Formats: sequence, structure tokens, C-alpha cells
Amino acid sequence: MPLKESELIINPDGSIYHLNLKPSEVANSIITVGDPDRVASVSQYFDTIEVKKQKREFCTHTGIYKGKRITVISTGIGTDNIDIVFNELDALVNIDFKTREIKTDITALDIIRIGTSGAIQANIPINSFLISELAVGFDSLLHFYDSESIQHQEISQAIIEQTNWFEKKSEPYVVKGSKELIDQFSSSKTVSGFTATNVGFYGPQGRILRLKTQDDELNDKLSAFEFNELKITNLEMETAGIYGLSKLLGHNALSLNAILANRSTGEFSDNPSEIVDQLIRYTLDKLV
Ligand code: R1P
Repeated sequence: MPLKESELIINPDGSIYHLNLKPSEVANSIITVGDPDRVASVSQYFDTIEVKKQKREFCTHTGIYKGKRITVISTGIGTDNIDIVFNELDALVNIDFKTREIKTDITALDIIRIGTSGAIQANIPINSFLISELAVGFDSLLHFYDSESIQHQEISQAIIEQTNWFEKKSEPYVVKGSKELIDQFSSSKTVSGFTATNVGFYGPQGRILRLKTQDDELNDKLSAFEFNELKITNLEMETAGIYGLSKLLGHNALSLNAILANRSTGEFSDNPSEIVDQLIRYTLDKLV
């Protein structure tokens, strides 16, 4: 059955609705970044750039780095944007835009997030590169999909119990990154972690400016959480959505995080752009 025009929205020029990309314009190796300005910070290292597109917060450059075709795309902030970017990237490779039918041969993309994040454990060094082996989503994205089979419910149950989770907040979901990509990108320069993906930057990450939060001990409870020696290491806003949707769609995903802040010690990197640039170069060299 062809997908209806209201479900798979294709622009008059043959590009997909939000990303503004045509199927020929995406590579099978994809780097996602949150900040649209970070796209050029990655593609400046490409030997050639064949595609430059932007619509809303979704900026895309596709080019060649040391012989490998790579697409770098910005997601903006949050898992609501991850829903758009990952469904549309998947549609670009796995749905035939002429017939609007799902292809019989499904392409698995390799998708690496280069992000920034704050640690909640005092022993995670500022300016380190953290590889998310697992992620817990405090947003609700994955609950809208048939996803229970890919969730690690024994871990989310332990989080609910140990933090006395307020039931009116979305129930946490726990998902894993790609084992192959974790192995490929791990080195003496990286630390591995369990990333918490929050639904906001302020209250949901325990920052209090003028508003009182529902639980002002949440970050302390999250950093004290332990399950079979597993501890939650850092907070950001996309990884759990990326891991959940990638697994459901059959793609391989990895989230790399430049640790710019440590919420436990109160430190912030004195040279964040240099650290992000180092992570970009590290990622590109591990990818080829
Ligand atoms: C918040 O400042 C943003 O920075 C982090 C968070 O996940 C959130 O998107 O990542 P990026 O630097 O990749 O956007």
C-alpha cells in the first residue's frame, strides 16, 4: 500500500518535508549535531562538499572525507526533533519516493551524534569524551512507538524505585547504543557512560532560576542511582530518542558527548569550542 500524501510529505522538488533533502543527497554514514552552526565545523574537514541544504533547524552538508561519503545534519534541540530527523532520514533511504512503498531491501545507516553534555558524577573529567553505552529517556518519545521489546525495563524500574519517580512525569525508558559502533569509537581518549536524556534544560535537569522544581533532589538521586554497578553519568537532550528510534528502524547509532560541564563539581569548560573541535576530529578519524 502506497503511503498517503498526508503521511509521507514530499515537497514539490522531490525532497522530504522538514529536512528538505532528496534521497540522493544523504550518505549511509551520518553525523548528527544539535547546533546548526556545528555542521560547518564538521564539514570544514571534508575534501569536497556536494550538498548544502537548510530548512528550520535542520542544516545538512554531504561530502567526502578521506574517500568516505558522509552526511552531517543538525537536529536542533530535543527528542521531538529527533523524531522528525530519524523518521525522515529513514524514509530517504528505505521508502521509494516514486511508488511511496517501503523498499524490500532495508538499508542500515551508521549514525553518530557529536553532542555536548554535563556530567553528574564528580569523577567524569571536564573536557572528556563520553560514549553513551546506554541511555535513559525522561521524555515520552519512545512510548508512542511499539517499543517495549527494545527497552531494558529492569533498569527503568530500578530508576523509578530508587528516585521515587513522580508518576505524572513520563515513565523512564532505557535503550542501548550499537555495540559495534561503541567498540569502533572507544579508546583511551574516551570514557563510557549511561546518559540521561531530559525533556528540558532547566527544571528537567534540576536547574533552578526562578521556578521551584517538583523534586529539588532529582540530580542527587540520579547520581546516587546504581544498578549492577551501572551509574548514570551525564545529562543531555537527544541520546535516548536517537538510540530508541535507531534500534526500531534497524540503524546503528552511537552518541559521543563532549563533557563541557560537571554539575556535581560546578565546573564548566574554559574552552568549549576547542573541545568540540577535538571531538569532531576524533570522530571523523574513527569513522574512516
Ligand atoms: C542544550 O544546550 C543542548 O546541548 C546539548 C543538549 O543535548 C541540548 O541539545 O547537545 P548539543 O550541543 O548537541 O545540542
